Amino acid sequence: MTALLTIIVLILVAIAIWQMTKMFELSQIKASNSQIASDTDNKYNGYLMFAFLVFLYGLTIFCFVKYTKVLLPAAASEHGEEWDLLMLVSMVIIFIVQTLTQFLLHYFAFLYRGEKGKKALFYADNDRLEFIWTIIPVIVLAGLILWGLYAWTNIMDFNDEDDPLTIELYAQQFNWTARYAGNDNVLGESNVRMIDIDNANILGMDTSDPNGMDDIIVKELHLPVGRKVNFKIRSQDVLHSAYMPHFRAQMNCVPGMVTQFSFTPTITTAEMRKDPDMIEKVRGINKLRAERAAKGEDNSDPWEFDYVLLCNKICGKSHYNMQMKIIVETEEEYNKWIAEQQTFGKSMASVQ
Ligand SMILES: [Cu+2]
Repeated sequence: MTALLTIIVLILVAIAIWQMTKMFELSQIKASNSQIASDTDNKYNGYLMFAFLVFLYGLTIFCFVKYTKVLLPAAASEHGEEWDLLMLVSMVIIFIVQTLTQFLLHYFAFLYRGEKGKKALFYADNDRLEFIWTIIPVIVLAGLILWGLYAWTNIMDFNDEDDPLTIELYAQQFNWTARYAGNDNVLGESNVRMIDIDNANILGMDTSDPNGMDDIIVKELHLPVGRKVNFKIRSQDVLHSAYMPHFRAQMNCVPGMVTQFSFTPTITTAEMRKDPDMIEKVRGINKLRAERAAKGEDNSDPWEFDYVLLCNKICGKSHYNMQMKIIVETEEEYNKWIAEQQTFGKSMASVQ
């Protein structure tokens, strides 16, 4: 509300200044009131155009220097590398084209600014030139689109090849729960109508389905490195989105249906913590945290890197904090961890 009022006040002040300038102009009877731009006007505008070009390039360089460090680290999944490459190539092409065209636009406006006696050359058309600037974008865009479609088909291919691990991600306001399919690697049936809080059946699992008895419900996601994971994603209440930025993975969680995503993690948490890029990032964040600690503010404990599952749909007031820790570890570490977890069957037996 305050922001809106501030904007309205600023607009009104701008209108007032504009009107006052007009009144001032009208009162200057002797001054020239010609509507035709003079050499001085043209020169002024030409230099402004050139100054804007310098500003634009300055801003670009500033953003590169200041914000490159907030980009994500190297992709930690198999398909992530292809995704990153596609993104990089698209961005480099856009960057080159935009740098050239902005230069031509602004520099030519400056160079060929109007001057008395100077006449513009009338140049009707040039078939060869038009052919070149049509065919190059056609080839480049067709290449990018075909490559993009190919990558998309690869990434979204959901199948049971290569013995994938089946895990359910369950979203609710405002937390995540994960369910491993257990020894049979088949998730038991579930439905929000079967949720029974009194009996600790928080995911609405069908207690008569034998496939569900060995399922394991946890609040921390552990993934063995190099093993494909098939995620089946559900939501209890509203639209959420399962977002795992380090694995370049995101999929909507839609109430009433099961959505899917699949990837193979390639870098363990321990390895990622030793990545020079990551060490630099952690150092930067901990510097900020130390500053907070000095001021006695919250969230100031030293931070250690962990992969994370976030919600990427604004699903309510605590959306910002809807997250789950992901640990990518070796096969042995994973097997040890999963063996220590309780199955759904056992936890039900202990409640009753
Ligand atoms: Cu959410």
